[in-house]
Amino acid sequence: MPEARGGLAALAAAVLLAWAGAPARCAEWFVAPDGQGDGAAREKPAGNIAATLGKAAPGDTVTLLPGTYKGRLDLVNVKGQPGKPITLRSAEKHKAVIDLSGNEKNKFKIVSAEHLTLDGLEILGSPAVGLKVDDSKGVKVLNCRIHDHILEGVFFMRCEDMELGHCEIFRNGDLKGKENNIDALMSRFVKRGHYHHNDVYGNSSAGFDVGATQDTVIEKNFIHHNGANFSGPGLKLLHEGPKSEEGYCYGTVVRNNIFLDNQSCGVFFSTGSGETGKLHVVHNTILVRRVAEHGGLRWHKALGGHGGIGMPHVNNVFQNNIVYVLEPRDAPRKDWEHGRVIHWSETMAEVFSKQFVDCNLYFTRRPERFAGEDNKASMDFEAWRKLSGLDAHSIFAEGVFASLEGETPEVARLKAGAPAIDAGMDLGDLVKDDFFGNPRKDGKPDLGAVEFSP
Ligand SMILES: [Ca+2]
Repeated sequence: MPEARGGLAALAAAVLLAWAGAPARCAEWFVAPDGQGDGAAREKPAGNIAATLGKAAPGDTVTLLPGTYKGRLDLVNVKGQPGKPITLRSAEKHKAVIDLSGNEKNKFKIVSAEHLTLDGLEILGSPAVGLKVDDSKGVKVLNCRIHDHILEGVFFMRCEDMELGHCEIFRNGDLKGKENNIDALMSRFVKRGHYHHNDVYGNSSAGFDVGATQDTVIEKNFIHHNGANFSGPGLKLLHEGPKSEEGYCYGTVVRNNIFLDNQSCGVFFSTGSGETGKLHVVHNTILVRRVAEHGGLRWHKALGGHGGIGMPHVNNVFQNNIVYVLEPRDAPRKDWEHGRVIHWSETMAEVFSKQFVDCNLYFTRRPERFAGEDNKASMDFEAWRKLSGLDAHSIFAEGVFASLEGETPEVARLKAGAPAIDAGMDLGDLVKDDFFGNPRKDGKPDLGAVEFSP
């Protein structure tokens, strides 16, 4: 700015500041199931959620008073601004119930939203998808309970800067006993997602099905007891659609998650018809105490239904994890696949050389359950290391957990003297704390999602 104009510029800036500082009041609007008012006051709640959101300006909050809101909910073009989101919240956590049961077209659909936050809602009962978010950016779904939808609980499609945090997502995808692959969370063509601190359980197939999802962080989720109807893993990472840049699943970090007793495996890498890449799957605890088809980790070239001939999945990191499979050695099994620790769809030496898999702890009561597409190719840990050239610093050991009882994240706690303690490699800024938010500062990092504390 030239010196001579400094005074004018300063004046202009002062005027601008005054204007920006003028009382920019963020309004709160109110809605009740039987509301008849204009929504401007708690005593005069409106009756229509979408219409009330239509009146909201960036920074405003629409508060749902306790009660059940029945029927389809469509939110189109709700637009907040960065730092001034429009918030749709429950006055009391989980007391505003979005009940989507009834008409088979009912769903909670958000289209072309920007900076919209859902907070504390209970969303249940859709005959289709529960919460569907399309072509949106900056949508946050926080502290919600999302359950008993016949299809996916949550489906993000072509979105950016999405957040799904502190939600409870359960019993979705139950097609009344019919085998299906409906997942609790479906994420497709999402950039910069952050899926964290969710409790995801009892869903029909996978917990998280993350395809064509880029630069996303998946952390501190407790994903358990999923997959009863379709051998679902805890987490699927896969390519989507024809081979193209946007279909790749890459640049994503999966850290400090606990996968407990999911039916298929903990983490499933599939290439579909393209490739995954630059995925960091680090410091997760994958614990299977009951029958699981593939145990801990599965790499597969093509997932049924996605077809295609995949490019090999390359450039992924699987490090500092615990994969612990406790199926009894003599448990009845429907086929030879049960109890595996690592499953490769085939022996792909050229793929092994392009992965970084190390500093993990593995255990299974079936020591021959490493890798292999068929029973013949199954092998023990040493043979696996030799074949793959991976896992040079990994450990095969039992006696890791303080207690194997219980259905909470506490089950991932290490016992004193566990071989997982201080056995990890320091990953710098990639992992600074653990599942519970405790710092990983006590010597070298411990393997798995939980740093040992005496
Ligand atoms: Ca440590």
